[in-house]
Amino acid sequence: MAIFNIKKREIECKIVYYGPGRCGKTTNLEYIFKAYKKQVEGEMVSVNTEGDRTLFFDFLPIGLGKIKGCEVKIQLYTVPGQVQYSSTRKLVLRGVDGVIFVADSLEVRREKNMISLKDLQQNLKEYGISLFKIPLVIQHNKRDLAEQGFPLMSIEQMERDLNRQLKVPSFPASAFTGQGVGATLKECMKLTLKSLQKEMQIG
Ligand SMILES: Nc1nc2c(ncn2[C@@H]2O[C@H](COP(=O)(O)OP(=O)(O)O)[C@@H](O)[C@H]2O)c(=O)[nH]1
Ligand SMILES: [Mg+2]
Repeated sequence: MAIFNIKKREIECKIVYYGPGRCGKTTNLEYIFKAYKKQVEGEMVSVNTEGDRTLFFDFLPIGLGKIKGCEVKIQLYTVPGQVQYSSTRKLVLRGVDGVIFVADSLEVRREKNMISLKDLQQNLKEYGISLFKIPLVIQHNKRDLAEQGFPLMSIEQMERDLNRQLKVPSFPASAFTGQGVGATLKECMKLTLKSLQKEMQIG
């Protein structure tokens, strides 16, 4: 849930990059940090957690508007993906407002993507949040590897595996070249802000 700072007239919300280990979450964040430097506030913070890192920094969603006259600030987070860091992953999801699920396009990672999406669903459920309700965007990452001859899944296959029921916006991307990285984030920010605006009209 977003945090209101009445004095500063600021709303702070949280978007988490989720996905299996090695799918490219950190690479996404590093790309955004560099390519959108003007929208980044402060430094990238790295918290060492049980041998892996949780990264975050503040991001200003310029051009997406205000909420009730308040400036919006977004914290972008990554979680450690390896199976054994399940407790950290759950912790990072605390107070989450939007999720970017990064799927690995490599054929050999097919199963891992699906397990990670289930894991996300379960962890959100423990906070009383439905995967079907939270602002969610899927990124089909590592599309650039096709040119190097790596066996990748087709987008259609990945959509069937991960997005058949959810039907959320999805983007082919390469966190390595940056292609699709901004589009994925922008869509998730849009959905997140829209959802917060709606919540505030009711609440
Ligand atoms: N070719 C290519 N490599 C990528 C891409 N995204 C991540 N990688 C590589 O995959 C490895 C794991 O990426 P990382 O961001 O650390 O994954 P994380 O565990 O999800 O944070 C690193 O060697 C990255 O350079 C991509 O889109 N294309
Ligand atoms: Mg990482």
